[in-house]
Amino acid sequence: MNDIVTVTRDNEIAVVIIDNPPVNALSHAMRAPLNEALIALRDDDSVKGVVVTCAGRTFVAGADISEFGGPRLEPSLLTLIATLESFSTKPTVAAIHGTALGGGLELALGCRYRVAVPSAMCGLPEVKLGLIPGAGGTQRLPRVIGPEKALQAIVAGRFMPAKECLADGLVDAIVEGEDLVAGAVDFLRKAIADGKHTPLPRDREDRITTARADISAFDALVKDMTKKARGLEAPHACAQSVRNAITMPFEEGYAEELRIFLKLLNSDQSRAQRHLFFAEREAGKVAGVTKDVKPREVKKAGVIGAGTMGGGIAMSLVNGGIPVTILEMAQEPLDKGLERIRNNYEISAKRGSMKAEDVDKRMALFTPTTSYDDLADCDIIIEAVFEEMGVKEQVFKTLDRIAKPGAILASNTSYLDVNAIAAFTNRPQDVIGMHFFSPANVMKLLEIVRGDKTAPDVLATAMAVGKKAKKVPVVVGVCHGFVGNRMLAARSAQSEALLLEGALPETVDKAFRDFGWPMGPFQMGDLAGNDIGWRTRKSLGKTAALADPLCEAGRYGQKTGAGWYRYEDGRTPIPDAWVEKLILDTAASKGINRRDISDEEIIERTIYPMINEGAKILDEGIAQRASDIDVVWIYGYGFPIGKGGPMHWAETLGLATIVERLDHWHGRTGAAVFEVSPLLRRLASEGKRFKDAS
Ligand code: T1G
Repeated sequence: MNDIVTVTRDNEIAVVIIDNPPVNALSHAMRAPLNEALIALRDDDSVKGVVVTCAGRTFVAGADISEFGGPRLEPSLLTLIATLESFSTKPTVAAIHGTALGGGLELALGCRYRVAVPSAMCGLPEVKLGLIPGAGGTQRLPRVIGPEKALQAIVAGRFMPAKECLADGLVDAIVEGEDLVAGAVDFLRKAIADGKHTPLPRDREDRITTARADISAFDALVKDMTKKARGLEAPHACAQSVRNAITMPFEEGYAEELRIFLKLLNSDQSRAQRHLFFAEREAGKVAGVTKDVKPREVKKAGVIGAGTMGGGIAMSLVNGGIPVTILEMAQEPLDKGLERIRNNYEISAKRGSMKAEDVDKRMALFTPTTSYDDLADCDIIIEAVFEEMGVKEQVFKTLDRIAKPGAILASNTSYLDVNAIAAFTNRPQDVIGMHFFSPANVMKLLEIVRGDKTAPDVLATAMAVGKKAKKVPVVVGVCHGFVGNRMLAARSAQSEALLLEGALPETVDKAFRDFGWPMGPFQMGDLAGNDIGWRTRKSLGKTAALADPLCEAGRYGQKTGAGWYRYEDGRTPIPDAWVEKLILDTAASKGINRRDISDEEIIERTIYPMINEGAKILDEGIAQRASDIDVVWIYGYGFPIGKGGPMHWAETLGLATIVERLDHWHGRTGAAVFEVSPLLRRLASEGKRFKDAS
């Protein structure tokens, strides 16, 4: 077992090396020996300066998040930083590679100097965990780079590249070449020889005096930075703590920061966001795909379909650096598709989210074609053709004939049976589902549908391609709608009943927005197009008392200027008397006496059935773990991150409560969607959590 902290000497300079894989997180096992080593070096007169650096791939990436919620063990990070700051005349320097994040950057701010390699990044991303920096970051960083820049970095949780850190004074020098430690030792020797040491970050007041004089500009920036907080506490708390660095003496601001940090540490929102941090990483661990399963090489991809989905998928692959041959059977839709892609890139360039000169570079990675034969040398081919099994059969039989051996054949189907699709080929082991979410070049979720015969290395390749395309891949099993859409069906099963019994689209959507969703189901339907569901219902021989007449009246949603709402400016939903009349007349024709419907009832009759369906999905093995289901809903449907996903939120609420209310609504309505899953009932009765199910 290697030592977590070792000390080497370069004459009068001591080098403290932290080695705590995988990211040198500040676990207690690391803090104790580090503090001892620093105290010994401080008190050793033969030592004139100390370099603090890390082995492995990165400088300290923060506190050990897995320790949160446990006892706070001394030496804390605050104690460590106090030790560093007690090196009065003996200068210290943090030598940074990889990412100095959270407590790691706070540790570095306890040093007198910081040097970094050109590729290094620094950041205080605690806000993404529902926290604020809890070891002086909101008090020291404003004193080093100024309160406005500190506010922007901390509220956004942004990683700052080394060049920017140098320009802002957060880093004192960039160390070029191979040897960071040698560079840091040289830097320190020069600083010692110079004899004029810069003040510690905590002692620099010059960078905040102007803000102290007139805080209105800062407050205006706070308003701008926190307007997208959408119900999350941490962004506001971050801003308040940085503001305290302007208005309070250091010690007071420091104490207030710790108070705020500890309060957030014990909040449901932070527990939810920390859950999601690990859930996203867990989702990348797939049964049967161990570390020694190597992905197949993907140098070239093929996409069939240049429509909204196909074009978006092709863009996300190209954005990940994978050249794409894009196929349409006729020139006109192909040209239209490429034009839409170029237009999307030009809009991004105008918005500044990509460089203008990159538009042509990206477009050069597309090879348009109207011939299947041009897909023959692709390593992976993803079809985004019409959602109809007959069409899929055509496509996969053709692909089976033309694709090279070992090519991965993927379907973007959103609910069809991937095993049946694989059976159209003689290579079912190479067939997989890759369900992107629209718009595919924006939405991060990628459901990877594992067929019964899908080979492990095909799974590993699809995961790797997904990550390269900057997606969050989650492996799901074969069933109608996989995980996301199957639970979405459960969430909307009671929508019409709620309208007929007394709600209106705007009251249901408001209850959803108040819950934290970006928008409610009716506004979402108008955005996606109500005609999609209408076509599916007709193909399945099903009807809907309200949605059918709505579509028969041509009210598909935004694209037709009206749906559940009317749209005078094309996008702002306005409650519409036509819809209210349809609801009232239909309810009357069914002899329903309408009544007031509370927000609580709306949530219980939509979100609770979704959780129940999630329990069934877990029980059937369609999802590997409950946290995977949370990741699907956060990245695919905008479930409020402050609630951690449907399954985490259910556990926070208490599974017994969910079961009691599902039973209540089953008694009231008899609707199948309220029939409690046996797994959910068992876990609730045993006082267990979903993770106890596996
Ligand atoms: N604590 C514990 N484990 C961590 C960790 C952390 N801070 N960071 C990463 N891991 C684990 C992760 O779960 C995974 O484990 C492995 O390391 C590789 O991570 C007091 C309170 C550093 C940019 O928020 O952003 O300091 O799955 O897959 O893609 O103010 O990890 O292998 O078992 O993400 O190369 C603030 C969080 C903490 C940084 C590397 N710091 N980490 O990305 O690898 S709070 C953060 C990251 C704090 C102070 C406050 C990324 C990374 P496993 P990975 P990566």
